Amino acid sequence: MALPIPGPWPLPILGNIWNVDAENSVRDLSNLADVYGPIYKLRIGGEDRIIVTSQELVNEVCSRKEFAKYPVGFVMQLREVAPEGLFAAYPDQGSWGIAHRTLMPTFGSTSIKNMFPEMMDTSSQLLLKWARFGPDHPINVVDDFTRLTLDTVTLCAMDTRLNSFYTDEVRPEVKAMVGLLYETQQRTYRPWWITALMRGRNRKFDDDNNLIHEFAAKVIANRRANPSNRKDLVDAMLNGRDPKTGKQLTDDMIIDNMITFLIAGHETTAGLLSFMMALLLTHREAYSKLQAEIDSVVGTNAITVEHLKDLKYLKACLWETLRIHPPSGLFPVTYLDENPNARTTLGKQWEVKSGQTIIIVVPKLHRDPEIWGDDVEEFKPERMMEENFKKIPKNAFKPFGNGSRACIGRSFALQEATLAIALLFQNLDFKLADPDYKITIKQNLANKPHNYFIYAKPRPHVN
Ligand code: MNH
Repeated sequence: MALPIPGPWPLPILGNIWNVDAENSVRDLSNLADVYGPIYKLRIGGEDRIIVTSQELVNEVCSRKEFAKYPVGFVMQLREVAPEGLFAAYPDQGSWGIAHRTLMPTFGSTSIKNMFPEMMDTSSQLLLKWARFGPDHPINVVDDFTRLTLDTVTLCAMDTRLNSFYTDEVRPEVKAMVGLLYETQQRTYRPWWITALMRGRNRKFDDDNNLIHEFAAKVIANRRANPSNRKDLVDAMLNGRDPKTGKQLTDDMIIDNMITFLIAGHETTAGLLSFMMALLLTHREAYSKLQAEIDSVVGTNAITVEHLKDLKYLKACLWETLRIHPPSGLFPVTYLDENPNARTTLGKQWEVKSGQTIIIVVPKLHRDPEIWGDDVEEFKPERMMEENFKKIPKNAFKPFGNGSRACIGRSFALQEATLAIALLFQNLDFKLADPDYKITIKQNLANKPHNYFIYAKPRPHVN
């Protein structure tokens, strides 16, 4: 027997618009789970959505083949920006398979090692900036990590220097991207007929969209005019071939994927770094343990790519940060069946219809007490050390999404974050500007902490 799925009562036409604030959807969807339990439903933007938060239910929708990513909500809106990119593609879209198979090897951990010099370049700029400020200058952590990740992904995926550390002013391409993401988020929760009436906003959206596309097109034109034998991501996109079909990426696919990497690759990684710094500075024991590890593995030597794999406690800190504060808080899967009248059940008791989308709330999943115990709210990197990490039940930890549509940039992000933290902790000592600081979250495309400030002092051995 199918049980009704609980949930707040939807208003006619507007649905549950008042239950979820577009700018705090992850927080609100987490809180609703406290009221309605690990499965509930909402009506958002005219569509019924099922929300799941327990490992048991997430495991079911992430392992059953009939459930797969389909662009809805925010991802659907992003199709206005990058329809040919990996992130927003339909499951059966040919351009997804071509780009996925062509680019997977380049995003693998072996190829990512080739990007170490570029990552060292941008991380060193950050280190230099913080070191030169001296110990009395308050540092805006989130802003500077966002500069770092934006410059890194642009250098690695577009062979272009934004030089964000040298200006306070935000570049027009970056402004355009931020504008696009803001409006995309707003459109997700706003009825389409209201959006259609917002002429001024829509014109700005189109202008921003054109500007970012022109930026990417210029990168392609530049590389073609100045051929290089660098084996980077730009080369893989321009010259790589899909092993299955023998096809190459079209210019539209290259442009949309470059834009996708900028969008998917910078706020997420900046969120990870900013949360990690905040957690380390509020957990001094972990801070000291991490610093000791870096001193014993790297000492005062220049960091090489070979050092990174030996930083095991650092890795555990990254995983534990992604558990407590996953920068990507939500991802959707849809029950796909060719028969529009098909029905199935979840958890053996809740009915799901063909075409129905289920949203996974990642921070809530990462706090399932059945999996993580009573200390779910505590930052304990030890639980993520390799021997424990291996024992985590299936689909209990999902910071990078699911299956073939999981994050392609995972190794990229982890190498970038590992290097940045190792370099900073090797050379500087940190303390919070506000000793009573408590982490609060600001949601954009990704979750990041609200701005907070720290002081950085060169460590004695570096002087
Ligand atoms: Mn990333 C997909 C999280 C860094 C490029 N990324 C996803 C998904 C999650 C995610 C979750 C799945 C979304 C969904 O199911 O709708 N990504 C992260 C996190 C970090 C991150 C938490 C950093 C930390 N991502 C990066 C970086 C890049 C990148 C860096 C690129 C350089 N991510 C992608 C792309 C996809 C994706 C591209 C879409 C993959 C696909 O659908 O084939």
